[in-house]
Amino acid sequence: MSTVLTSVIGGARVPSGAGRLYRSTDPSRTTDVVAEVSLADADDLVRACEAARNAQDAWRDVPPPVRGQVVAAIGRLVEANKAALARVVTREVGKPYAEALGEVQEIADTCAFFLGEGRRLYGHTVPSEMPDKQLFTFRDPVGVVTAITAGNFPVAVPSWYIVPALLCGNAVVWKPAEYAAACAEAFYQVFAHAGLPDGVLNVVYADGPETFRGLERALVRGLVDKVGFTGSTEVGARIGELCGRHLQSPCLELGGKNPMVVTEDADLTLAVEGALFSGFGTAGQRCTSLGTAIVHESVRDEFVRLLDEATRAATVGDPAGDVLYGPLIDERFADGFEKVLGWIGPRHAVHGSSGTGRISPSNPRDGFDGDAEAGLYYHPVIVDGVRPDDELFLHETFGPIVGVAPYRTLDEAIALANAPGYGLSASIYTTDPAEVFAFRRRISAGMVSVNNSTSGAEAHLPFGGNGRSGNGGRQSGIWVLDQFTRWQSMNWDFSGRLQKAQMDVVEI
Ligand code: UN1
Repeated sequence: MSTVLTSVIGGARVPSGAGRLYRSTDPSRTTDVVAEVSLADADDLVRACEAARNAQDAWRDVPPPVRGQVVAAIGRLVEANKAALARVVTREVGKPYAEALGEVQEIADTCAFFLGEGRRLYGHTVPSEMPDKQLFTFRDPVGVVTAITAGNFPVAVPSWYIVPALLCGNAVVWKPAEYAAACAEAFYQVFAHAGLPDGVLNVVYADGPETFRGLERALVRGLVDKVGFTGSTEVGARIGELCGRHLQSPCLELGGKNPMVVTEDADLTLAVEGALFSGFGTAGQRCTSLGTAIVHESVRDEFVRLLDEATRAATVGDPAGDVLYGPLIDERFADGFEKVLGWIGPRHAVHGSSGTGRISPSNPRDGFDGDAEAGLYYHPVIVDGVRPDDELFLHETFGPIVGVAPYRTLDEAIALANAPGYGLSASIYTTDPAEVFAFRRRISAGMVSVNNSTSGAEAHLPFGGNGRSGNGGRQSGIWVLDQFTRWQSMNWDFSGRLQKAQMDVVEI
């Protein structure tokens, strides 16, 4: 079954300007088309930004508590359609159903938080240095927000942009991943039923090159005020460059090479459970996925043995079933992962499965439950002995592969953890509070977990990274308000005379 999806611009369905069609498939049965997508071109994206600009004028005047009610309606619709939304996520991007349900829950949590923010959106009253004068600050919407999102979290991550941006009084142009278009469409239906005026949320199905061209034109014409992007470090850097030329600072949430430090006195069972979840959950395709386990040399062999055992015991397969992980998202993710597998060298010891590479009838895995011929399934891989000069140590892998590196002192562990230059999520397993605080202080990471895995951030904490993981902005909770609002200050002088700051100093 398949439907042709078209972009939504100013409330109207707009077939592709270029007449190009994209087929989004089920990665567990790549012959099954989930949706046909009519691809927009650069001009469509510009038109969407114009529609957003027009709609924003009225939307910014809707009182924030009323905008909060729309957010509440979105949350209720998400709750009511949780299973249906999760099923689409499972089908189109191959995420195990339990994880897909968690992803949908993350939207509901986000709505629950921002509903309340509609009644807060505080400014300040600030004392003046002069008598009979009062200072204030106000948060104003930035205007038009363009959100460009990836397909590994095809509905939750978009909600981190769209929900707060709308609450703050912005209009949004959303460019979802085309390979997750059915998910985007299902999520758009929620917004359409929540009472949003036409043009306040526009959806543009486009590929990368057309998006880039359209964004450039829209920026030149002053139609975009904030760009949000979740995706690779390389594309994020290009977006940052483009925005910088127009004096804009985008919100960039990029890759990660997330370390987990396992100390000598760590609870190894707990650490292995965490490594299994964050290394292989979502087939390693989270930006918070575990990259390298940095393990004290005295427990390294035992850690590898236990992780190998747990990985072999887990089932990989059909994401509708009870599995550790399902297929990779689509062919381009599979191609990327094939390249990563080429980084495994003779000095590495490989564990975790009965083979490596794509699972197939001729390269089977014990503990596999899916259609190996038709699905993009890969063996989980644990690579012991990665070193700082290995590509496997330095780069994000976006697939089911975990590196293991030994360390002797905490200083060395922290240096190894910081070495790849990302800085999204980092975890430490220890029973020593002194180690916790030393690690927290010196690790460059936006998010630190103690005795928990690198994945699974809660929806009301700041989310984002340092270094190659982003440009320092944070999403979620109150912190994201700084992305989608601008501060305005106001001074109000009721003295009836010209009081000059810094010059008319009050004597005491
Ligand atoms: C992402 O992969 O882009 O913390 C986001 C987590 C999820 C979000 C990941 N809540 O792993």
